Amino acid sequence: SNIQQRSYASLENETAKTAEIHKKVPSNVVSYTADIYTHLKRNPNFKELSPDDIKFFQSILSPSELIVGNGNNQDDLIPYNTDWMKKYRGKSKLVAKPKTTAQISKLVKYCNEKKLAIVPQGGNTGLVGGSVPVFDEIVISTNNLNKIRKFDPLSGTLVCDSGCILEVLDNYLAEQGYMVPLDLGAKGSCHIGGNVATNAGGIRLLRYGSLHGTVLGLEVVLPDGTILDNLSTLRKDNTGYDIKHLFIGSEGTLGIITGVSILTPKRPKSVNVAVFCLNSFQKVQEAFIISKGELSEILSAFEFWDVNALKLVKDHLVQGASFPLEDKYPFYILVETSGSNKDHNDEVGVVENGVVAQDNTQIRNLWSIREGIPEAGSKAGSVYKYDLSIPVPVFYNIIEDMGNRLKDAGIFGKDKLVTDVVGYGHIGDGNIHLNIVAKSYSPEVAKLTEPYVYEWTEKHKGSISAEHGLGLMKADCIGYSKSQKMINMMKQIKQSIDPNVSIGSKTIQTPAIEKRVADTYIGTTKCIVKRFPVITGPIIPVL
Ligand code: 2HG
Ligand code: ZN
Repeated sequence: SNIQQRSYASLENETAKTAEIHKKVPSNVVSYTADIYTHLKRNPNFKELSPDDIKFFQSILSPSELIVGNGNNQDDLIPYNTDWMKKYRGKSKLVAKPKTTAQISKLVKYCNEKKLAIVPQGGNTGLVGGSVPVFDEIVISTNNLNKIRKFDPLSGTLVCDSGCILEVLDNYLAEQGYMVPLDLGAKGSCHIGGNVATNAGGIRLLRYGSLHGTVLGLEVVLPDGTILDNLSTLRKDNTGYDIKHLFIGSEGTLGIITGVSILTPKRPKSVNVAVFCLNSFQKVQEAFIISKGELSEILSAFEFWDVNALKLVKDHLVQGASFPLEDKYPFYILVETSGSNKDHNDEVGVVENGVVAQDNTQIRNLWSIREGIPEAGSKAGSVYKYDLSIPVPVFYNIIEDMGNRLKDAGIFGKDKLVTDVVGYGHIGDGNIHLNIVAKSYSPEVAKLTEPYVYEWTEKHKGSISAEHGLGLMKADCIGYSKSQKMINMMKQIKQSIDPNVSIGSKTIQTPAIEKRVADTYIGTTKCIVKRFPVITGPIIPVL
């Protein structure tokens, strides 16, 4: 009887405000990375693309698999040169979209011999500038490398090309009663190869572990063009070093991943989702402890966001109509349980208020709030993103610290340069996202956030990249999270696989395989809209 019915607006329609922002920053006016980050210099050891090189590419690929620059500011090159955040833009004049590993092998071998720089690219949904060129690197895209090779319904092992879209794989597996053990907002656009190359984390890591656990084997084209065939489907294989782990999270520095073998779990028959409102961050932590204790093996996600993140979604993704959650609480958690049994019930004793999804549409709707945060941020402005692993007790301090720091500097507030500072993330995995929304990318903001955030993270023994990778953004910051000894070992590994260049060099380009890669994370408008079409049905407050 006290059930309240509410209606919600479509996420699909852009608000007038959003349309205005999009008009303001079309991709073809995004500044070139090389013009903004002037300390980056093109490595002169790299050859420039010649007509003969183009001829070689044309001998391997069909015209539809190549985009060749014509000297103008060509529209069809722009999506490959620009990142999802409109923060980075390269000047590539050649995009190759091979269909087979053999083609990639030939192209990479040629580039290595001719000293042409390459940047591998998956779905281009990354957040650290890893998947787009900086200068004139050739883009090797895995867009056409998209075949499912085989699936074994007994063991649940899937073998596929690296350019398969995560959501396509998941839909395919759903028909067999299985699922991809990885899930993230960009699933409609990101490629499994990019996910592996960046060791993407996402919302299911809490339950199914990282790709270091679920990936069973890889096929990789090495910098000299050799194909490394390690597409094993064995769960146990203790014969020597486990080489595949070098490529998981290598961000394209060691090779181009062309095939992936992955262990997939059974799809749960029953899923429940609830969102709870809490009055303090202390209560968020208590809720997590209680959830783990009460829900143990059925807990499949534990996500968190603050009221500022909620307001972003409300203002930029949902038009007008009332919103399922009131923005009068400072903190929100989304708890998901899944298993084989229908009778799971979420009950978290410390919450102030909340809603439980009554059906699949409402489950998607609640998830859309959480997964819509990055999308809402990008509609609100230019977003500085920090992806940190830090101990949960200090989790929220960095968000508050940063807000105060920007306020003290006089640049944060209504009508100021910085309009929003929001915190959200995967609390269950100790991974927080700090997003700072500014009217434009500006050195004024960057000066106040970097290296401050990195130093803060180092002090708390955290990681400056929990799940997005180093990319271009943090390539030089690895020292905040890894010792010199470990960096040296990485250099040795790089040296032995790609002998021409060492990781962490000041120059950006490395021969053949760039030190940046593929896609990670949250995706395009298209994918979010596709995944979470509308908030339609009512969501019923239960507490
Ligand atoms: C998420 O958890 C993604 O939604 C994106 O990792 C985070 O945009 C971000 O900062
Ligand atoms: Zn995340």
